[in-house]
Amino acid sequence: MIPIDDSPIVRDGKSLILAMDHGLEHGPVDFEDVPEKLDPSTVFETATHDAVTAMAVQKGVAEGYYPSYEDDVNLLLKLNGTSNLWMGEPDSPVNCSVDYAAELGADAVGFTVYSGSNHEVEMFEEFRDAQEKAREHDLPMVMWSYPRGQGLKNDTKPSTISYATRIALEIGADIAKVKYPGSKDAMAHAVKSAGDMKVVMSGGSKTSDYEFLSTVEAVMDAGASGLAVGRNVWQREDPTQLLDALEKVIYEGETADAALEE
Ligand code: FBP
Repeated sequence: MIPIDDSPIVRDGKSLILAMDHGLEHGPVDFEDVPEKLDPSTVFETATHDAVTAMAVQKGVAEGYYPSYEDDVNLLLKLNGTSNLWMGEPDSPVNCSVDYAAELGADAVGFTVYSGSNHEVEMFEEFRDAQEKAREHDLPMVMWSYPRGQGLKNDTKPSTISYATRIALEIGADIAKVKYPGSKDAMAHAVKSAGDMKVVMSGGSKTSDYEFLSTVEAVMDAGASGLAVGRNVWQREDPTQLLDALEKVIYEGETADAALEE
């Protein structure tokens, strides 16, 4: 872990990363109800909101669309990623080098590690190479720390999520992105398990404004440093309204109720 409070992907010690790598991870199915979002420009537009500290995309989307947004959006280049068509044990091929991410203008890089998978050994080794290269470029490393695999029955139980944040600290991430472990207390333990490293919550499938904001409030109360979220933002017809509320909960410490009332 290196100090990253001065990084553009951090605002007042917090981050709101807008993730849009779903076309690879899940396929176009995630865009069915919002077909206009199949055009990545629409989500880059959303990422120009002040609350958003970075947009996480794969290499191809960065090559094609980031040049039009480089003045208004910070880029988090996801270095690995897999499709839903892969049926083996969880794995995530490396699709982009850190050198090329830097060339594309990345402000940070992202890497998924499925600890517990039969592919853990190779994934740790690939993470090591990317992390050490990221240090040479002074790029923060955001780890999608997602324990899963045939031996793991429940990948969001509290002890698994605490282990996920700890693994991220141990192997050199700067921010761990983890799933919500189901309660504020469990999240607080996961944050503590990461020492001084920042922990952000992964969004999950779309829920109501109130449900989502209440979870974000709990996560912030638990000491987390923000969010790395996709569907809960861009699957909304008007993401701006939710981003306005998220800005209040994440950076201004408001409750979900207060943020929605204004
Ligand atoms: P969401 O907020 O939409 O859940 O996105 C977070 C994320 O990590 C994406 O970056 C990624 O595409 C997706 O979830 C992967 O989710 P999973 O591996 O659980 O299907």
